[in-house]
Amino acid sequence: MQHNSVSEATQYYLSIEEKYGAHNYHPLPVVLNKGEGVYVWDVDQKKYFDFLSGYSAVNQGHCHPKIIEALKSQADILTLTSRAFHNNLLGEYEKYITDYFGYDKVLPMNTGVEGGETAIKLARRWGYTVRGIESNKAKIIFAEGNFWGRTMAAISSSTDPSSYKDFGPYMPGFEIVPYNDLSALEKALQDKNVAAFMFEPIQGEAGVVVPDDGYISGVRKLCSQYKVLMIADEIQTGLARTGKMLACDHENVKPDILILGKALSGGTLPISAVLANDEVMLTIKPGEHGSTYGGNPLACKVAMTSLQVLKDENMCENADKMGELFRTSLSNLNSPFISSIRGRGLLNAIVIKHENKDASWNLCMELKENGLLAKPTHGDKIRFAPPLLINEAQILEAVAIIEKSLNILK
Ligand code: PXG
Repeated sequence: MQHNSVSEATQYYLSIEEKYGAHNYHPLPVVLNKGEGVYVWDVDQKKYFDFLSGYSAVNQGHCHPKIIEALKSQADILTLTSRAFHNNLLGEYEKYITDYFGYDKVLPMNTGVEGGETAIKLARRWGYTVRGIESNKAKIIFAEGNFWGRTMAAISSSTDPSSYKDFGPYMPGFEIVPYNDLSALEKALQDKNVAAFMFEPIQGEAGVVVPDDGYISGVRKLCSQYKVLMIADEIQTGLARTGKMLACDHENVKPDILILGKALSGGTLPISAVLANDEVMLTIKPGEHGSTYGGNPLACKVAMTSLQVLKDENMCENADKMGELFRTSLSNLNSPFISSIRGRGLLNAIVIKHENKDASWNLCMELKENGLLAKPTHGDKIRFAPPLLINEAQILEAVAIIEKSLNILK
């Protein structure tokens, strides 16, 4: 591994994290202390393009003034009531988000993985009480390469050993089919105990795996035909990231259960949401699911503002245009070290081709030196996902940084 020299200040923060924090991450050696729009700064005041955006939590840009204003002003008034009592923002938020996405109801949670857990509980409950699946027999189908978090249920559906290895025993009732394979899905749906298929319309953690055109609408068709719930995990793909409000919108498809997270708060606090119609949502009754922080007034206010900013600032349109420009400009580099450029809107990845297995890490270190932050995933892939307010000049500047940095692989 390459170790560029780091400043004394940086070294200080790296060493206290190393000593006092669990070693469950392997970050780039950069310590950030400020963010604004598409930029972040490190403790030595060096400025970078943020091409990760908190794994798409910061779609609206760092410290978006309207979102921060909503956060601050609500923090002065009321932050948490628990769901033992009502608060004046929950209903307003529920109305706002269900109108926004066209569903009967929403169930508010906090982290993305809790959104996934909620969707699965809803699907199992619907399977037993509406579909008539025999007690404890319900199955949920997942796609190979999925990633939806770190809880026991999430890792039980994972096909990545670094997620599941040595954490068993695992949750039963889960089945895996290959991603982007409609005939495998149809085969799995023959089983009358299947309640739902849960998938990402573009697989984020797997390295921005974009399925063939027609896959998402094919999933919709099969789920309707076999009367199983289509669950779309749009935690990473949703909220304008791919150039439409939802990645499912690219094929005009409406899932039965929609899971949102990350950018629902513009990167300020954990807010997730599960949307569904009454037939599904009303199967869970009082006391059967919830969370202390879910639906707190601070989150409600921040989520409404975060969603409004996406529309007011035309972030879908900008993500679409800037994404095209980014992929075209990258491909014009004709780099022998890039074997593939893929993505939609501003959710993009490149695959690095090099005999050195540390090549993508080394490239990310060089990108950092040159003022752009990105992180390798699964060895040879690098995700490029800047905040959605990035402009044309900034895209071209970022591509120039990538071009210059690729020289390190020569
Ligand atoms: N679904 C998708 C598609 C995701 O990308 C989750 C669910 C889980 O969200 P929470 O909020 O529970 O992390 C994700 C998360 C990390 C990490 O550091 C997480 C994600 C991507 C990369 C790193 O745990 N995505």
